Amino acid sequence: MNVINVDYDGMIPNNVGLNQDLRVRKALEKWHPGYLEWWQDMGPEGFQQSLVYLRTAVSVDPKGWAKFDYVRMPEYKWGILLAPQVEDRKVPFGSHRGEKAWQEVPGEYRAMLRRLIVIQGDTEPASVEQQRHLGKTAPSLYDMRNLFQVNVEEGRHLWAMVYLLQKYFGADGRDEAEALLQRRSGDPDTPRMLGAFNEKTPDWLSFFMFTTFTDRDGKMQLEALAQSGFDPLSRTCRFMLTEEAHHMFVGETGVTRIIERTCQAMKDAGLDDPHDIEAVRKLGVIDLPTIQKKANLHFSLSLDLFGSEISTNAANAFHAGVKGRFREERIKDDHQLESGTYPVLRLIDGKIELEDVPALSGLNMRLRDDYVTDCNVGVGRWNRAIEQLSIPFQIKLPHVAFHRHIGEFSSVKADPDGNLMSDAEWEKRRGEFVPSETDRDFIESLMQAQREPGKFAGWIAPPKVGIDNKPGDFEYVKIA
Ligand code: BYC
Repeated sequence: MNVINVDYDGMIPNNVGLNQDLRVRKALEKWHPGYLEWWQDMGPEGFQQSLVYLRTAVSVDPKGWAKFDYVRMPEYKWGILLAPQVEDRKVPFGSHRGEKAWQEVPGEYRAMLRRLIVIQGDTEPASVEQQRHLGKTAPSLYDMRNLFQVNVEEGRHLWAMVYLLQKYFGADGRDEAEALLQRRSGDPDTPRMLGAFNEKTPDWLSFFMFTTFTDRDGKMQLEALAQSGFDPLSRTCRFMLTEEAHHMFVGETGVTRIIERTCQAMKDAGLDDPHDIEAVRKLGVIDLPTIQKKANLHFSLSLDLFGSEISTNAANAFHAGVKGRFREERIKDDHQLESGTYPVLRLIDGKIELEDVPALSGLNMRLRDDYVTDCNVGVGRWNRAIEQLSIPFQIKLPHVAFHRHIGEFSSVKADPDGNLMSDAEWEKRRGEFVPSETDRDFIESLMQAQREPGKFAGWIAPPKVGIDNKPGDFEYVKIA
C-alpha cells in the first residue's frame, strides 16, 4: 500500500488499505448511508445541488496533497487519510517514553483513548450543524465556497475519527460511531458534548470568529493528540492539521477584511471616532467595538474547551502517553513531568492569583497558554489593519476569567480586564462586553446575500488573492 497516494477506486478513498481490511470496510460502508443522511439533513442548507469549487485531498504528500474542482457537496470524496508512518516511532512522553509507539490500543488505555476520540469526533459534525444556515447570507461566492470547504473538511474529520473507532474499538466503537450521527448541536435532549459546539453561529462575523478562535482550539487539541503514543491517532491528527490551517486562514482573513472595510468606510466619510457607533453603522459597516464584543464572546467560549485548570484527566492522559503537549518535541525537559510545577491562574480567597501546581495537573493550562499566545498573533494582524488606516482602536483578547462556564472562574463574574464584579453588575453591564440584542439585530440586518461573481457585500472587503489563484470574478459556486 502506497501511503502517500490515495486509493480512489472503492467507495471510500483511503490510504489505510481498506481493500485488504474487509471487516472495517464493511463497517464503514454500513455507516456511510447514515452519514449521507445526516449531511443532507444537517449539512449546508439549500446548496446540496450546487457545484462548489472545492479542494479534495488526493495524497498526503505535504508538497501537493490536494486538487481543486467543481463538486456537488453530497458527492464529495470524504476519505480516510493518515500521515505517513514514521519508521521506528517511539512514545514521545509520559511513563512509556522511549517505548515503541503502539499500533494497537493498549488495553489499560482503551477507555481513555475512546473518550478522547469521541470528544474530538463530536466537535466535527457539530460545527457543520452550527454553520448550516450561513450559505443563504454569504457575502460573496468566494466566502460561500470557503464556508463549504470548511464544512466538507469537518465532515472528513468526522470520518477520520469514525475510522479509528471502527477499526480499533470493536462493538463499542461502532456504537459510538452511530451516536456521533445522532447528537445535534444545541438540542436540549441530545446536545453535542462540549459547550461551544452547542452555541449558535448566527452570522458571518460569528463564523469568522469561530474559525479564528474555536478552530484554533481544534489545532491545539489536534497538535496534542498528534503526539500520542497510539500511532494511528497521531498519524490521523497530523494529516487533519494540514486542513485545519485553511480554516483559521478563513477566520482570520475574514475578520481582517471586515475591519478593513469598516476603517476604509470611516476614512472615506471623515469619521475617526471608532466609538461613535451610530455614525459608523449608518455607513453600513460593522463598528469596531461590536467586533471586539464578538471576539470577547468567541474567545471566552473557546477557552472553555480546554477543560479545568487543574485536571486529573489531563495528567492521566499525559502520564499514559496518550495526549501530549503542543509541539512536545521542541520542549526541553524530561517529557515525564513527575516532578516540577506549572504556574496557573486561580481564584484564591476571592482574588485571581498565580499558583504553582504540579506540572502534570496543570497540562490543560499549559495548552491553553500556548493557545492564547497563538491567538494573539492573529489579533496582532487585525490591529495592523486598523493601524494602517490610523483609526485609534485596538482589539484585545479578554482576560481568561471573563465569561467562563468551565473551571476556576465559572463561579465568578469578571469584566474583560479581569476585574471581578457582582452578578447584578455583570447583568447590568453585559451588553458592554458581549453582543447585545441590538448589536445582533444590526449585524443581522447586514447579512444580505451577494451572489454575483466578483461582488462583495458592502460590509466586507474583497480578499487579496483568490482561492487556487483564481481571478477576482471567478464563479466559486455555481448555484443550482
Ligand atoms: N464542555 O478534567 P477536565 C475542534 C468535562 S475543537 C463540557 O478539566 P479534561 C474543532 C470533562 O469532559 C477540539 N464538559 O477535562 C474546532 C470532564 O467530564 P468527566 C476538540 C467539559 O478531560 C472547530 C469534566 O468536565 N478536541 O476540533 O482534562 C470546528 C472534568 O474536566 C468541558 C478535543 O477537545 C466543556 N468545555 O479536558 C470543528 C480533544 N470541559 O470525564 C472542530 C479531546 C471539560 O468527568 N478532548 N468538561 O465526565 C480532550 O482533550 C478533553 O476531554 C477536554 C477536557 C480538553 C475537552
